[in-house]
Amino acid sequence: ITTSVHANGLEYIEVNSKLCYARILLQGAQIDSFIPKGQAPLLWVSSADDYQPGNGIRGGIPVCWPWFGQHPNADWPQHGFARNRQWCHFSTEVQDEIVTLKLVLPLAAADRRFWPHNTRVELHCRFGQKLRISLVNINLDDHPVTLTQALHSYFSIGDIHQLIAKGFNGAHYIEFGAGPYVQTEDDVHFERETDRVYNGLGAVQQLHTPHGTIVVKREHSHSAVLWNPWVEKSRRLARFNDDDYLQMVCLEAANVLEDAVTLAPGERHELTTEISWQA
Ligand code: TA6
Repeated sequence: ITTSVHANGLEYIEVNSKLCYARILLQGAQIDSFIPKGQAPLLWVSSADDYQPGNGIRGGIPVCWPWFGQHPNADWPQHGFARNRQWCHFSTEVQDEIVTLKLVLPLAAADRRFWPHNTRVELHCRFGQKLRISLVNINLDDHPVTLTQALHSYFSIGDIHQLIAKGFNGAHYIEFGAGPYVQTEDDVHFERETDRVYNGLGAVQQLHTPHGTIVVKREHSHSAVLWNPWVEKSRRLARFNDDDYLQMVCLEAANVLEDAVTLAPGERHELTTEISWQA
């Protein structure tokens, strides 16, 4: 385990074990690389992102907290402020080559303008052959608090035209503000901009590529977002190459819409996702 500073001053921690290589930035507690030993990278980062401090990096696993998407107050940052803030690394455990790092967003770094609550939020990252991360919330206030959140994972999938996303049948989704639509078929293929906010979704989805499958599991989450910007939006997205949409897809473990999290005083909630490769 080593800590280093990126050329633009962003501090990160690298894990290099017999089981995997991984890297996490203290800014936003953002994982930007996870490579199981002997496998290809599972996460995708745009080459158009030059790691300027202050933005979430375009790729890896941005932490969307304490709200997902556009806030009703349009002046407030999309996907919350946690991804633009400096988190603190407070715990390292190593057992049987599995490295667990824990980071916390200090209350002082939370933005009291947007979030005048005492909510402790931690990211627990378990780096092994699989990547298991938990976004842990503890309500330190004497009143209930409601938040939405997501682990906005960008996956490296080779060619979007050959990708089949599975495990969505029976769920319902909102897309571009319309719906809900019920998903009847199990598979999702990509032929256009896709930005689906699923609810009532099962715990396991798979991203089938010609070279193998990325398995994404969720715990304490009944919602997820499936996103590919396609041609037009790719041209408008910051820190994103016009043809980047061909190589990536986002499948985001979430607590959004009817799956929002309300914490009673003292209550704890853990949004967990586990990512693995099946050849
Ligand atoms: O998760 C999908 C989404 O909400 C898209 O609508 C798009 O805005 C994407 O997130 C990226 O958002 P960002 O603020 O990181 O550019």
